[in-house]
Amino acid sequence: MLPVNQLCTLNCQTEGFELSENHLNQYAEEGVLLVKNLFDPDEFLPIRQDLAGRLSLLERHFGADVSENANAITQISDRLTSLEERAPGAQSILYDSMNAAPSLHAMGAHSKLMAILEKLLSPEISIHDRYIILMSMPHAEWHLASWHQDWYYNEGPYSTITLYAPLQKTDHKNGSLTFALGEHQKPPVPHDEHDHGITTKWHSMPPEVVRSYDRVVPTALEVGDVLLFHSLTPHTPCKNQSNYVRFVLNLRYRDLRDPQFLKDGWRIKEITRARQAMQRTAS
Ligand SMILES: O=C(O)CCC(=O)C(=O)O
Repeated sequence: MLPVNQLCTLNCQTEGFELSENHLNQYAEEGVLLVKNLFDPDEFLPIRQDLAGRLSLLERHFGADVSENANAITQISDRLTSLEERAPGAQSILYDSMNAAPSLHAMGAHSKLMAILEKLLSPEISIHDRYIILMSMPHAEWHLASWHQDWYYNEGPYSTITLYAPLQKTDHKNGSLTFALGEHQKPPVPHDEHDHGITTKWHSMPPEVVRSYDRVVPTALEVGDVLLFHSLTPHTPCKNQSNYVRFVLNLRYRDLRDPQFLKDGWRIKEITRARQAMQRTAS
């Protein structure tokens, strides 16, 4: 395992939002870019407000104590944890409702982010229709991804980029991501039911394939930092061992100029098997 954050890095505080040739070449070679300080932490306030507002409605609906305006990330975490205890399934309702939260749509099209994505992909970008706030519950496994390539779950052009932007400091204690660098240059790896030490609904890559990776990099991020990675870059979160829910803005960007994608009418191919795996409930 390489040291934490040993990745191609653009620091927006010192370098601005312009990717150099060197960044582009390194991204092409490694399949991951760490963008430090892309967002000001205050720019996440609208997302926290949307989370808190929806939580208030659900608290009222399920007869829990209502905490208006408690929108610090630790308060949102505590509210969600206690609501889920009182009304199992509330987390999943909140998760689905965030898909249509205006704040996510605004953040997903942020000009600073688009400037970088247009350099990595092209000026013609489409945003995947799942606008996700990951809500990784403390110590939970079933909804936790293990080693996978995003392409298996999303299809579309290989070049598709995933955005991962945590709403709180994220490291190995609360489940940060680990990447295998350079592996995106190989063809996609078949996914299936595999044991990576957690009981999860996610299909994953064979453990022997994962063991063969020689450039494995763990990450640690501050609020405002962003990871951008290629759809074939293998990665895994670790288990959230903290007492707080880990919230992460998680979006995907496709290049409409990709010749095969255009030929396919910008439609994705069949991914029923992956979708069915994700719909399973814990036994
Ligand atoms: O952070 C997580 O729990 C999973 C994130 C992930 O695997 C992804 O963004 O593709």
